[in-house]
Amino acid sequence: HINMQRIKLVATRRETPLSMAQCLKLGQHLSSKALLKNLAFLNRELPVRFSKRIIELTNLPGELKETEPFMNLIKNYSRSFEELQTFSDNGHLFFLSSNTCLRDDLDIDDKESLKFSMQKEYAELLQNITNRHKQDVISMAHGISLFKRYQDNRNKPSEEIQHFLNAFNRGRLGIRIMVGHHLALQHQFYHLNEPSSPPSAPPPASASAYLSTPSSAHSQRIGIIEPQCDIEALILKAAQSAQFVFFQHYNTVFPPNIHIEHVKEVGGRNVRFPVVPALLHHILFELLKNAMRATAEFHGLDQSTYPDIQIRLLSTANGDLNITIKDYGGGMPSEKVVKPFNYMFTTASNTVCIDFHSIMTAVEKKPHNATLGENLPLCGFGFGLATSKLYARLFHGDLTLNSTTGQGTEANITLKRLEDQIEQLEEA
Ligand code: W6P
Repeated sequence: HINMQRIKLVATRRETPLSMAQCLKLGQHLSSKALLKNLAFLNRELPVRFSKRIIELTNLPGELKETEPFMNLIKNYSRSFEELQTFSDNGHLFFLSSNTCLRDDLDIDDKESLKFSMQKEYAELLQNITNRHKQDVISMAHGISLFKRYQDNRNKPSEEIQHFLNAFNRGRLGIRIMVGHHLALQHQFYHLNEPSSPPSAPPPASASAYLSTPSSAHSQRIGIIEPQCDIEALILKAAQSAQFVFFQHYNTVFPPNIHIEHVKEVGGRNVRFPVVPALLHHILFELLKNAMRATAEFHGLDQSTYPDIQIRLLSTANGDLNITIKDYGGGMPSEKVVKPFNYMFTTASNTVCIDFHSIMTAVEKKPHNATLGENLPLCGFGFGLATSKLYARLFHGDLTLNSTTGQGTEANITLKRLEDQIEQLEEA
């Protein structure tokens, strides 16, 4: 059973937008006290965010929310909400957040070890919740495909459902970022301080695997943020993944290459930019995959070479970053005919994917798992461009597509400078 009364009450509270600069600062001045403060923040914030997601789910049309996948989503979100609420209710944080400790019966060492076991317990709770919600996106695709079959042959999910998916995915991503950042920071901190750290074992190792791309050799990763990400290296990595998927799909056909225009900053170094690599990788991989597929299909699969995909990096005067990815794949019909940012859109055939079995097959066959630690299929149910735009916009950036008919498509990613990377809780 679900306590909707409580959920509705908590959902009236406001979400606090994340600031990338603050997330970074937290990680740069890491201490057990800072981690505790962040724990207290999450303890306040997460129930609000989960309650809002539950409200969004329960506002869906009956025929959709009564599909099995959506009933499961509601059940899972309610369960996570209850668990977070229980932790909070147990009063763990009552003395934890205050400097003057109310438990005078405890000596300093006891207090320290109590604090530590609390952090550990919370980390385990967060890790469980993370795992529980890994398959959310697939559940949504599944639910919607059942709903559409039930309804009739109408292709596109309605505007209402597009709107829900944007709001829900945006909210879900915000949760995953703050939880992932906290877990990664805690993991990093207790590793650094192993010898002098509190008595019990550090948080589970899996925490670091969460919401992250494998960090490179030169990584200075702070939580889930790369403060000086080598953008060119990330593009190359995403391109390799896209080429790998391309080659798997078309077997004997060699994928188009990418060409990165070397726009150097003053001083001649490569462009460095603060990002959550997992998010940018998701966007780049999706765009490059589309660009490669369009190029090969436009020029014919019997070609031995294809025109390169042209990539340009541009730092703007105010410190933002622009990435353009241009392909010569013949372009797309105008936005009026084709809505590439709609969910359930796929560029492969300009039709809608409604075969859930093909989705599950794609999930099982997936060669790797570089995107947000989720089991997203590499090509499949047309969520890729929609979520990419959402991810770009989450921290005030954007993603647009411009086609020139008969020639190709240019994708434009804008990333805001660090100070302006503030979570956008609603559609602008
Ligand atoms: C196309 C369609 C598309 C979507 C996203 C990125 C690039 C491209 N190219 O033809």
